[in-house]
Amino acid sequence: MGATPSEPLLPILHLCERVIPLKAKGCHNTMTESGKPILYSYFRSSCSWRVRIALALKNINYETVPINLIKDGGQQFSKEFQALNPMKQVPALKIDGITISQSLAIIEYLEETRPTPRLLPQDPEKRALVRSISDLIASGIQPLQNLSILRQVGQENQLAWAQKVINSGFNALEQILQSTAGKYCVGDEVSMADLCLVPQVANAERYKVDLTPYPTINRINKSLLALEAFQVSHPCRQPDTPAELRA
Ligand SMILES: N[C@@H](CCC(=O)N[C@@H](CS)C(=O)NCC(=O)O)C(=O)O
Repeated sequence: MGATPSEPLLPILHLCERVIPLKAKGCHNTMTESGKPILYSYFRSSCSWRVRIALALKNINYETVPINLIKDGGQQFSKEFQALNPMKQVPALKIDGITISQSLAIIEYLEETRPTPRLLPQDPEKRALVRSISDLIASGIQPLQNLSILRQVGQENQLAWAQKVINSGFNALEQILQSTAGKYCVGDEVSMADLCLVPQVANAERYKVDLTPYPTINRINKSLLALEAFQVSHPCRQPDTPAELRA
């Protein structure tokens, strides 16, 4: 889990207030009866958190279908969910009559259809930097410490493996951020790169990675966690967050 947010969260909590059980929904429904998009999400999933932050920043009202990655051998493996995402991973978003998987593709779709506030800078150079940092995290770190990989690595080696791959990625990321960052990952505007950074730092904390060698990552993470969109979307306050982990 990531750091515990400290500020009041009430104003936009309504964004994801309803929870719909997976089986109560037909596989081909693309919206709820209320017409809201549906996010298939797991409270602790860093990739789901990226999308939750985008939805909160863009003030998009949605409903959550929790997919518990552990319970019943993993609900991502159910037939119903596989029909939505054959990769058997969260997140997936039903919106505008389509179902989209892959968190960065979802965020880019939201950006193209609901452009404010911007999550990709207008300037092509900055936009490339945002995509490059996002990919570094989404392709170069998270997949190597994903649940299915940690299962392959075996319980006794999991912590050391996760620390090794996160440290390797964070060494590169720290160096890059030292030249791209302002208040956030690229300059002073929140971007898609920041949506990837915060959940990845939460994973690092969960696997007890020492963040001292990464002062820029640490500083940006703290600034972002003070923002409401990062707080309402935090794993500790999702509809499927277990009572003992709620904050
Ligand atoms: N590239 C995908 C990765 C999705 C992913 O790895 N999701 C994880 C949770 S963060 C998952 O569903 N894992 C289930 C499993 O490993 O069985 C994305 O960005 O959406």
